[in-house]
Amino acid sequence: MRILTPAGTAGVAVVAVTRDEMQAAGAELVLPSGGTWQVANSAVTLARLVVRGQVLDEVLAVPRGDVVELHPHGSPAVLEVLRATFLCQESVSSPAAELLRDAMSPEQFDLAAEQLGYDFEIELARLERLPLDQRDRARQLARERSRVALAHCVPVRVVLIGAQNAGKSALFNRLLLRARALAGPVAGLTRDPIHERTVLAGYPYELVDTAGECGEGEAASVDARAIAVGRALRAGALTILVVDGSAGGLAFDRELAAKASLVVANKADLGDAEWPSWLPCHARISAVQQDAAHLRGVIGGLLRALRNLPPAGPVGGVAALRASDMDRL
Ligand SMILES: Nc1nc2c(ncn2[C@@H]2O[C@H](COP(=O)(O)OP(=O)(O)OP(=O)(O)O)[C@@H](O)[C@H]2O)c(=O)[nH]1
Ligand SMILES: [Mg+2]
Repeated sequence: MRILTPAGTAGVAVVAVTRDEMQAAGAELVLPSGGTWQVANSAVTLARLVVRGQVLDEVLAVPRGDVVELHPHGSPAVLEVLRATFLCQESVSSPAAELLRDAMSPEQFDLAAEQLGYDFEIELARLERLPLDQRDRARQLARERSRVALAHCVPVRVVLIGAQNAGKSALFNRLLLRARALAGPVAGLTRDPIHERTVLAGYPYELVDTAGECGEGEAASVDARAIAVGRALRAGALTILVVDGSAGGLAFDRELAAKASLVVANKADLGDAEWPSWLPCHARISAVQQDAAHLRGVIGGLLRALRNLPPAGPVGGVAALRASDMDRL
């Protein structure tokens, strides 16, 4: 079986299965009439994909000579089942092949394609053979390439923090290009953290929207619990403090800012209140007025600079795509 659509979630996927693979898996395509669709049939048909008596999915069956193209639902879960059923032929023997298969962005894809041309084990052996004075330098360069390559592979958690109503959920939705979180003028709207993956400036992130802070003593017990859960997620993560720039910084923003990776002044469209001197400001934004591509560029660029990463894409030489391989350099 070959998966013909790119990795990721989509409404529909396209996979190619040969007649032999269908037979070996005990799979058949059952028509609405109850009959069985044959690969030799020429018509495109809606059918149920049944494997050993179990219905896996409803698919569109498209005949392509000796191969049938199946159009099942595009969720990764459905594809996982199909992979297991038809013993997917794609080679996932190397981390580069895995990255190529699951690439979330053109940059990840380009890096994966570049790394497929290299063999990490051969490179390790080559490094071993280098004269001592060159080896350290070559290792250092390979480690730096690997740091960048791993940044393409391992999503870093970025937690949005800040006061209730500052616009965290509005920004979260913009960065994800869809209305994933509820956003609105009611303070304390977000309770449970929401985790979503996205790619910003070519690097993958796990974005987390969390419950907004409110002053000590003001939090109802349900707020306090939600706030505590959100705080726990900050450990080991990058944090973006969102401040309502039209209202100015609040007292507790000082404490949040001290540990935040970035501070953004939101609601720039509503004008600027006085910005406290103790509060840094890395960008002035408007989560509702500015378009998503612009905001993704701004936040992605700030994160990239913060992490000292070059423009995303190929790294110009062999690199580790697994943290454990990085350790071997
Ligand atoms: N004018 C304007 N309104 C904004 C902007 N960003 C957010 N808002 C509005 O501010 C209100 C609060 O936004 P949310 O994103 O829900 O705020 P939050 O920080 O997630 O709030 P909590 O979930 O309570 O912590 C909503 O009505 C948004 O539409 C902005 O840039 N400009
Ligand atoms: Mg919110």
